[in-house]
Amino acid sequence: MKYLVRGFIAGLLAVLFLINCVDSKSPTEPLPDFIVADLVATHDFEWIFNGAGNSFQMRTGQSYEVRITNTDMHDAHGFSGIPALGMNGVYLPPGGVVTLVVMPTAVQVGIYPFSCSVECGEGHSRMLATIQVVQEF
Ligand SMILES: [Cu+2]
Repeated sequence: MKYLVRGFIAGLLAVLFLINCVDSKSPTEPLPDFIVADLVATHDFEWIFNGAGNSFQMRTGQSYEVRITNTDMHDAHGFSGIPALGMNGVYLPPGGVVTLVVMPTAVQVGIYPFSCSVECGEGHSRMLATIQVVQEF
C-alpha cells in the first residue's frame, strides 16, 4: 500500500511537471525565422496577397519574405517599391518572380501604399495595394 501511494504521488508529480513544461513553452515561443507573403500581379490588373485581398499586415520585429510573382503571361508589371521599408522597385516580366526580404521596426509602423510601375494596359492605374506595419503584439 505504501508503495502504491508513493507510485501515485510520483506519477502525479510527473504529470504536473509535464503540464508545467507545456504551459511555460507558449509565452516564450520564438517567432518564426520568416513569414512568406505571396504577392501576385495578375492579368486582371490586380495585386493579390496570399490568394485574397490587396493588403498585407506585418508586425515589427518579424522577418518577411515577400515573393512577388507576375502570373500575367502577356504583359510585364512592376512593383513600385516602398522606400520607407527598404523595399526596392522591381520589374516583373511575364511569369517573373522576385523575392524581397523585409523586417519592419517600431519606427516604421504605418500604412504603405504601392502600385504598378510599368504601363501595363487599361487597368494599370487600378493596380494599387498596401502593406500595413503594426507594433509587435
Ligand atoms: Cu501597370
